[in-house]
Amino acid sequence: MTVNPGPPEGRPQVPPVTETTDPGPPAPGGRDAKDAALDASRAVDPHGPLTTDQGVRVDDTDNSLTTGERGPTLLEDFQLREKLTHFDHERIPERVVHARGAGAYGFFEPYESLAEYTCADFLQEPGHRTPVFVRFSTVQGPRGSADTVRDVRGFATKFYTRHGNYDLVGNNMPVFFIQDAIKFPDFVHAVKMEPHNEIPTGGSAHDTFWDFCSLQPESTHMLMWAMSDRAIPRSYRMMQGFGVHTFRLVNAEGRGTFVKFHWKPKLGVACQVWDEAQITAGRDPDFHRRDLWEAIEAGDFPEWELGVQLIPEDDEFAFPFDLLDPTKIVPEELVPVRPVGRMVLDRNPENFFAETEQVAFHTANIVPGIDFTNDPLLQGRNFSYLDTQLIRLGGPNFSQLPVNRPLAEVRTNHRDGYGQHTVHPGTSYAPNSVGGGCPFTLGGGRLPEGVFEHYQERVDGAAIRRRSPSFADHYSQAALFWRSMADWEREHITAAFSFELGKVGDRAVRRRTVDNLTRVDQELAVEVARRIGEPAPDPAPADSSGGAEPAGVRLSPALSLDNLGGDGIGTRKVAVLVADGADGDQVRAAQDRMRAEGATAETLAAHGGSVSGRAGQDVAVDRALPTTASVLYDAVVVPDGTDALAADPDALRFVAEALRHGKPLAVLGSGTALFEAAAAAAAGAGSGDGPGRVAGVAVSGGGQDADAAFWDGFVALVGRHRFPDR
Ligand code: HDD
Repeated sequence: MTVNPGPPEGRPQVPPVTETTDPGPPAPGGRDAKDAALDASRAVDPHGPLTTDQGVRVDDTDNSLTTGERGPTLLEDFQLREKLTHFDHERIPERVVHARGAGAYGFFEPYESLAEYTCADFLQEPGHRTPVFVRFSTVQGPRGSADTVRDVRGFATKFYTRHGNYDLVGNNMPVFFIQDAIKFPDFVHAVKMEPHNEIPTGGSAHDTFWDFCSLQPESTHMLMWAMSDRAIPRSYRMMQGFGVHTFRLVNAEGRGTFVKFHWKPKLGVACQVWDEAQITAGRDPDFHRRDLWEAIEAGDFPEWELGVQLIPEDDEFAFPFDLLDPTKIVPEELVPVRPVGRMVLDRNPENFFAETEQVAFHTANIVPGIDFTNDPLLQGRNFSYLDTQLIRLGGPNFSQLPVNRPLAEVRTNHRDGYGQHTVHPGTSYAPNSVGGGCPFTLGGGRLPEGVFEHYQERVDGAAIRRRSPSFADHYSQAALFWRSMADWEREHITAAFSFELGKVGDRAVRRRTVDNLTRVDQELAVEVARRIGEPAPDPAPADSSGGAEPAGVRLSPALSLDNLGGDGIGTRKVAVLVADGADGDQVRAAQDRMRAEGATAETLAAHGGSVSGRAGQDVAVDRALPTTASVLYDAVVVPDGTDALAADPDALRFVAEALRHGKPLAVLGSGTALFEAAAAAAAGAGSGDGPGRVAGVAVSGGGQDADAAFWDGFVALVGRHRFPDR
């Protein structure tokens, strides 16, 4: 029998049954308003006696009601039936894509008014805070899959504006695999686990995905992004976000301006390397979820800048690609990104299911001042999201769930349906006189502020089922991306193509893919073919390759990770390895300096507890090496006096992996012993060179010269995140 320990101080104070708490009206605007609205919807105060769903207080939910102590269970045991029935219905269908994710609340505030371009409420007043909820996700894997798989990441933001909810449902890559939403089911069927054996979980390295893409060359540009390190981010906090489609801003006079939305992380863009991501999937499958949660709990609130590329309507046809084509970017070199505001995530959800799982985004949730374009991918999405929520969240009333509920007043004639929470008074039709004509519409003439008015685009044409010829160039921006990469990025992309295709059994699929790559870059195609054991492909005809048809610019430095670093080393995790005899002053200096820079420094040793430093002082150990791994840290410090670790297999693996993954290291005094043993283990990554000759390693002879200048140098290395050429 289990015993409920109850509250710490004996029997709880039982509140009178009739007591209710009225949170009062929400505070106007800002984060407080959403908090108050959420508080109001929190029906359950957990501090009180246990009851049934009907509010009947019960004393024992550990034992079924039986006939005698050893007799059969009685059907009249309503407590047992209610408990099991509710449990049996706990699961809802997971999202068909983007099933695994993590979310957080925060706010958005503009730097300046964009009234010239849009009347969107959240872009009017500098400093006015609009509450937001953001959900990040992977795409392919189910809810239980690992965070660090190679995949696109979802980046969906719900703005609770005073004029209604606006959802910007984007990704961490600025283009997409297909041009028309009617292909989405095909694409998803191809990329998801294969139907016969449900393999692979959380990845695209399998036949059906590459079969589809090899026959659907419009996916080529997106493949270049998906095979780059962007698909294995270091953290949700260190990813860019993109609205992908061209949207339209509309100002109070009804004038439209095309817009592309960008989220730029304050911490800079940082990614894992492939081997690291693979190991992380085992060491901490919740790596990104945990990272976001812990950063917010620690008060390190992640921040992004919202940027816009504004394109006057007159320039609709000014580019060598179609603005409506979601497989194209507008290179930043052609239209600069203008920073217009910032978003800060400062509060974790209280209940994963109620908030992160039940949040429902919808591309058609737009507000006055924002409108669609005729991008055929966007138009189909505008149908799909509401449709999927109806099944996923069990009916049409999911917008009443706390996380989805607008802060703006809601007054509709919609009624009934599963899960109706609102007790509607009065009539539910229009026109009516019985209800005083309410709710009324504001028709006729100029609409007042805050009323949605469709952008009056002139449309004239015959119904036709054919892709626009202006969508036909599938290679020039893929080639632009390739040309704009640093050498190390090209190597990573080549390795990724080779790995994924190496997992493909059907040789016709491999060859088609390699042939397709010749249109991006012949050397890339030949090298991938070599690595997967296929014959070298013939060069593509010059007029069909990306090089032949420039995308408006030859090179886009804005695409390379080399140019996307952040300022400083805030929130980076540094491991300080310690053992009996370690130089305690150095350990303290490392910790102090890292903390002063906003980074964290954890001490790791062969065992938990503490070790005794060289001067006899106790050095507290944050984690035992066997319980952690280098992939969970950004950089490593090996202080003087850690000679004993050179024979510790966990320490050796830790440093060898960090070396192999290009991570910055600080090696001090006799810490060289561990470094050298590890370098020998990590063949190819600094082996035999001595720490002084390996890129990204700060070396100090020992106690005296580990001064401020040494730590300055190390901080600079950590700021570069990675030394991929090591
Ligand atoms: Fe989608 C979820 C992003 C194309 C249909 N999508 C979903 C989510 C994100 C995106 C971030 C997760 C939202 C959350 O966290 O709950 N999707 C995109 C982007 C696309 C895109 C950036 C291309 C530019 N999606 C797309 C198309 C369709 C869908 C073309 C269908 C025609 N997407 C869905 C969906 C999902 C979804 C099936 C699954 C769960 C959900 O909507 O709520 O309706």
